[in-house]
Amino acid sequence: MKIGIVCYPTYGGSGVVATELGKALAKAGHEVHFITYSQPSRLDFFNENIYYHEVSVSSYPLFQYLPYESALASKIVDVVLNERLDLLHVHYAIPHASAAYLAKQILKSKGIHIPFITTLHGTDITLVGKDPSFEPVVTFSINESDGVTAVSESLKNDTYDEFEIVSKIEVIPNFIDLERFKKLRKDHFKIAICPNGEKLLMHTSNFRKVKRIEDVVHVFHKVNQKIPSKLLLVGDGPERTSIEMLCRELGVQQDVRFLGKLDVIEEVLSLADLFLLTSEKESFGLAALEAMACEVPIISSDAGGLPEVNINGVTGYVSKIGDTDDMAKNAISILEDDEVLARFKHNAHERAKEFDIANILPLYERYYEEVTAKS
Ligand code: GMT
Repeated sequence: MKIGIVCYPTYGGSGVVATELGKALAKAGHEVHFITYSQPSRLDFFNENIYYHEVSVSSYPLFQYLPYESALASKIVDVVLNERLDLLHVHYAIPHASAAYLAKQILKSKGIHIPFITTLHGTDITLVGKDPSFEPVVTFSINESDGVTAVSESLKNDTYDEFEIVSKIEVIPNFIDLERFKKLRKDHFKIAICPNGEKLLMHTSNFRKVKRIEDVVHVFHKVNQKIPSKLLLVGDGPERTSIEMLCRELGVQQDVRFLGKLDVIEEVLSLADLFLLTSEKESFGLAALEAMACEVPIISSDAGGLPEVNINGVTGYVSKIGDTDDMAKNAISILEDDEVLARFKHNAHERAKEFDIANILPLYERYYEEVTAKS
């Protein structure tokens, strides 16, 4: 098929899923056209089936806000017409679903039919999308999509709860490339970070409020009092400064390292003994899945789709959002016994295998066929 993928090109979340899906589709022989405002960060290799179309928005003194959605719709029309696409797959509803709807209507006026699938990723529903300034457009464009997928059962249910959705939502979970995300032997790094054999805890995110990184630090503080340990914080974002201050207040700054944004996250994950994800909201938790693929058990909150990925008592533990005492207790119970730790690491890896891209790609391909056949 000739597929147009519309996404955010940024690190993390929906952009990563969209880019990895496009790469896998291209490897499977489909022609994939990325339509976005800059080169997706994970689009880092050449493949004869991958094309990239940049959306640029002309500025004009009248525009206090650049009309990206109009520019995107115009670019979609251009690409569909010139590349003769069969299908559009847009990731993250705002503003991609409404831009696709607009493009579809413009193309219809030219006698061309193009179906579009919207994949809901999380904050487009649970945070930003339900804001009254977006809700009517989000509801309308989801209902007008020819197909809708959500990355977890939890996100599907939230969508039905928060919006008046009449369409059927298909759950297709996120996936992982196990050839890339696997435990690598990096013993020399581990010795450099944990010179006295300390246990290594880790968290990666975009450092937004919704991640509750203060809980990560509180859990670490409690663990650190019982077990010699270090904490690696990977990523960057608005909360970084306040988290650094919290580390100083709690007196754990010597045991916490901030690594900033990293491309080769699997190398650092390979060093970790435990991954912490304490979010307030998390539709799926791709970061947790990446850790599990590198044989790292998870201590997580019970937000959104996290319990669908992290199986309580098997691949790690799930606690109520904000219950840092329970999280610390669970973390200690895993870390204090090497046999228990080894069992959780094994289980985490086994669970990650279920989300192998090889298992999930056919679900998307089948869905593409179903949607194009019926529309
Ligand atoms: O986690 C983020 O803040 C980024 C965000 C996004 O929308 O790009 O991630 C969301 O999509 C990911 C991919 O489907 C999910 O793994 C994340 O759980 C989800 N984040 C939230 O729901 C907060």
